[in-house]
Amino acid sequence: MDSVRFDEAPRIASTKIIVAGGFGVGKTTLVGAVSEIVPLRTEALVTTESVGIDDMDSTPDKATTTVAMDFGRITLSNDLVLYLFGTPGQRRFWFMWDDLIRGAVDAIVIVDTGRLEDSFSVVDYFEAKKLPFIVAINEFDGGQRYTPDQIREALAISPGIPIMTIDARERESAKHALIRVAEFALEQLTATSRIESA
Ligand SMILES: Nc1nc2c(ncn2[C@@H]2O[C@H](COP(=O)(O)OP(=O)(O)OP(=O)(O)O)[C@@H](O)[C@H]2O)c(=O)[nH]1
Ligand SMILES: [Mg+2]
Repeated sequence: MDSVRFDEAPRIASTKIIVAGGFGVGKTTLVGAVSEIVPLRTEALVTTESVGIDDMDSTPDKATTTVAMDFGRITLSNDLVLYLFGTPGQRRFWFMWDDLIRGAVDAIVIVDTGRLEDSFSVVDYFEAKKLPFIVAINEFDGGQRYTPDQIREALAISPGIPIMTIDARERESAKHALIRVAEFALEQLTATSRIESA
């Protein structure tokens, strides 16, 4: 029998990525679009509990909402696997975010330009937690289009944070965003180790 030489075994890095954003911005949609395993979902019917708290007028057809988390996995290359954790978007479930982000290296904050005001607190949250993030503008059909520069100005996002436009329903588009998150995570790690070794 051939023995396995450990120095020849492939080294696979796995990384935890948070998919965050306000109510109904497309988090569950994105995880479902890219995951290579059947995503774990915790959807429940939308109830009247959120009326007046979460803006439900922009998504009148949305019948369910995430009540705990989404979980999916995507292999970006032979040696890099991302584990995706989608947060619940309704305000009353935000207390779970602190547990969900534990051990994560990076996040993708999805923004719906029709409800930009919901995104301020999401951006604030990740800044306060010092968890690096990129911003993905989910272009809903018929929605107002803004450039990444306009969104950067509107949400006061620092120049170093990548902002891109996506269609959360499209696998290639969502995958492209996750590649950017992984690159950004690597850039952050490299920058940190440079500071530490200085
Ligand atoms: N037109 C359009 N619709 C989208 C897009 N992404 C998501 N949707 C729709 O928008 C709705 C919201 O999607 P979800 O993925 O459930 O949103 P979520 O952020 O997980 O919502 P919560 O978990 O409730 O916060 C669904 O009806 C999707 O089909 C998009 O890029 N374009
Ligand atoms: Mg969801």
